[in-house]
Amino acid sequence: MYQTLSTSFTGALAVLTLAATAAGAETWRGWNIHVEGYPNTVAMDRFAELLDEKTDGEITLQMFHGGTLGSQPDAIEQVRLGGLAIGNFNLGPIGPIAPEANVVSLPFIFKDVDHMFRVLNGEGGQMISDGMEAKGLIPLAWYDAGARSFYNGDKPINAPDDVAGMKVRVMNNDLYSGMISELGGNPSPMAFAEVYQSLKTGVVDGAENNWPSYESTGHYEVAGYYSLSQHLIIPECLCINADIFNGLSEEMQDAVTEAAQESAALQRDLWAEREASSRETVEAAGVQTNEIADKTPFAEAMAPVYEAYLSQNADLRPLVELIQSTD
Ligand code: GTR
Repeated sequence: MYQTLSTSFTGALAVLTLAATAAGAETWRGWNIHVEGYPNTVAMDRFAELLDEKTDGEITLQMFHGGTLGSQPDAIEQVRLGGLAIGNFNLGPIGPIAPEANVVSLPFIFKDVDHMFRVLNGEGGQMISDGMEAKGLIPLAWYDAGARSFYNGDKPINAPDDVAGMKVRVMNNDLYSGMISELGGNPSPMAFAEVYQSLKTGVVDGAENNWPSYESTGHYEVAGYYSLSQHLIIPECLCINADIFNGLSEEMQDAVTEAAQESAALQRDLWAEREASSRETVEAAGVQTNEIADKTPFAEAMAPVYEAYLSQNADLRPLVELIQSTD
């Protein structure tokens, strides 16, 4: 008797829990690698607020900042599998999963950030989004991550020869390893969280990133030459698990998308301010900024990286050409 009662009590509880979920109240978990105050962190928190407002409290997003839920490649897997609902990801580590998205990791493919956004807002962006969705990730909106340049501790970099022999940290993506190898350096793929210590102890000689990340991580304290190679302009996504998004009503999907778009507009404004203020901060702390007079030799050295990408993804040649021919 007791057994039966307790079983039916548990059963009733399960039904209640299901009912609550069916009624729509959901709590999502979101991943972000950046620290408090970083444009992406502020924009993700705003996204959570907007989600709450626009869904009348039916969707709550609990954000985990600072990479506390794991490294970026792990978090990408988690969002694909649905263990996490949302993430702000750089498209760099998504490239090895979705070949269409990898196109943005071809060095020098974008002329500048505006060119990147023009591509993302057109047919090219649609192809990239479709490729990501096929792998379980839907980009709800695009964040700005500026341009990435090289930094190291002992000299300015002006030509590929200056990279020769250097051990350079890159994100996990064979295109980046290829890029460093073609410049004559030794690529060292490693998680973002390990870079500071690795620069400090000489495990690597240099790394590459945008101004805000170079500043917010303190990498400038241990690698004081920043050379404006601007070899990679990689967008970031506010990405959601595809099944979760596709399982929402149309009304809810619109609310989530609107919240993401508003968050992205905020992120881009904050980004512009932070790029300037980060540069000022690090230069005031003694960083030597080096303008590279001629970046052509860096771009020309990338031909084998493009060939490798196109030989593995012959069907994506039209996408590469579409980007290159976009004004
Ligand atoms: C930052 C980016 C991060 C991460 C990091 C890295 O610019 O916002 O998502 O990709 O670079 O170098 O690992």
